[in-house]
Amino acid sequence: MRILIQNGTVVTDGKQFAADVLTENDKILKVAPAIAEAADKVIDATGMYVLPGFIDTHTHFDLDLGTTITADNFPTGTRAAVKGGTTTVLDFATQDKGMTMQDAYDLWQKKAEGSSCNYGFHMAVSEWNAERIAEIDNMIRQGVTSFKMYMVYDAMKVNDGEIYDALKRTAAKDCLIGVHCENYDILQQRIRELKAEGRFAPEAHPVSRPNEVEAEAVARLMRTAELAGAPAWVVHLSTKEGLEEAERARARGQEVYLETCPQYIALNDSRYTEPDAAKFVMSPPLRKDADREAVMGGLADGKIDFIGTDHCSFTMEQKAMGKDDFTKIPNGGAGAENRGELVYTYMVKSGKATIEQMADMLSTNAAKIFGMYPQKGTVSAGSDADLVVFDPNAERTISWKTNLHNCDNSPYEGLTSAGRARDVLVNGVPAVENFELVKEGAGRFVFRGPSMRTRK
Ligand code: DUC
Ligand code: ZN
Ligand code: ZN
Repeated sequence: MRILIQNGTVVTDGKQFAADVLTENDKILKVAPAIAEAADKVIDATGMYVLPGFIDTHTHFDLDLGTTITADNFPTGTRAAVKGGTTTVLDFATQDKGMTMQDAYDLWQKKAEGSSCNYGFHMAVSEWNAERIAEIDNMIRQGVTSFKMYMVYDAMKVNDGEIYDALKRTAAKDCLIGVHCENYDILQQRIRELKAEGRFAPEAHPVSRPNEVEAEAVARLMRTAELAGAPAWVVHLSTKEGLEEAERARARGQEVYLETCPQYIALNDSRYTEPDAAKFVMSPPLRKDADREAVMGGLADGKIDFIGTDHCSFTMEQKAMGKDDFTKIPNGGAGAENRGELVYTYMVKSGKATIEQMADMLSTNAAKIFGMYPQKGTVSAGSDADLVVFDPNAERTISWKTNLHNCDNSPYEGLTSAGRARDVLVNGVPAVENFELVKEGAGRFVFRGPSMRTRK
């Protein structure tokens, strides 16, 4: 099957140019002006950008928290993702205590069957011991070249010595360990203080984990990675102070990768006063406008490398588990469908970044850093035919009612976006046409190689 995308502006690898794109089966065959070859289907991209398929570096589909399970599984979460232009998600396969990484890998492969976009896994490890250490190479051999460790959450938290050891052991393998950076002990103490003051409502959630709780943890991770001689990767960076700590480490010569999320761009902590505030309970919490500005500035200056959603959706009924105690509200929100349109609206339409930068932060940088480039992350002959035809003038009001995720709320409810994916190809198969999902289940597992370590 050949598809010809005509008359668009191709944006890839830091450049934009007028060109047609011809795909054959699951690959891009040619990128050139005025391609005259026959095709089974022609897409007119006049006035559109043609971008590399977006890569969401951070999702939690079908995640069992113990108390409840995420509203979205892979079929529903990836359906929403692909409608928003995401052609690959990197989900966190989670090795719970007592499981092997192989158990978690096998389980996640099963969960991911029927995905509508491509999927790879980071391996989140909840314990660090000789058995887990012995599994690292086995994961790499199966295309999992990145890991995650949590400094918080009782079920998953590891200690600083374990993070140090994990960093040290993986440093020479060109794989990365992402760390959820918050100071556990201070967080627990502040929760005790807030409860002693009778503060049990969602408004206490951001107060329990203020900027310093993140910044201290980022600084600690930086020094830990320095000592381990390893690259550092901070997941879902949300604060000005956290960014400053990472920049300090870079100034010392350290190799640091930073991820942020659309919620730290589009939303602020005033949301915790709203009646449905529980839907904004996620960690890190929504921050102040000064943090949003710092995060957007960090993206525009190239200090923040890529954007993942941290999609971790729960229904309002699930959120109500914490109606009398904010610490019992399942953390997270739905974002997989909305990342591209929000980044375009807040970064490009606002004039903070160029469309070329948007392609980097939504796709190319992640492809390089997570071992998928040039198979993915570029509009080039020979690469996978994961493509987005992006309409820069498509306005809409975001609502959970029209989002395809399996969830009765959205943190972005009522926001207006100013540009979004019109057509999406996944492995050369049209999955979205004229803003509508037309094909489900076209996703495949992405076997990833070593990180290109772009900041080495
Ligand atoms: N934060 C969330 O809000 N949800 C999932 C995990 C996380 O770190
Ligand atoms: Zn996290
Ligand atoms: Zn997460």
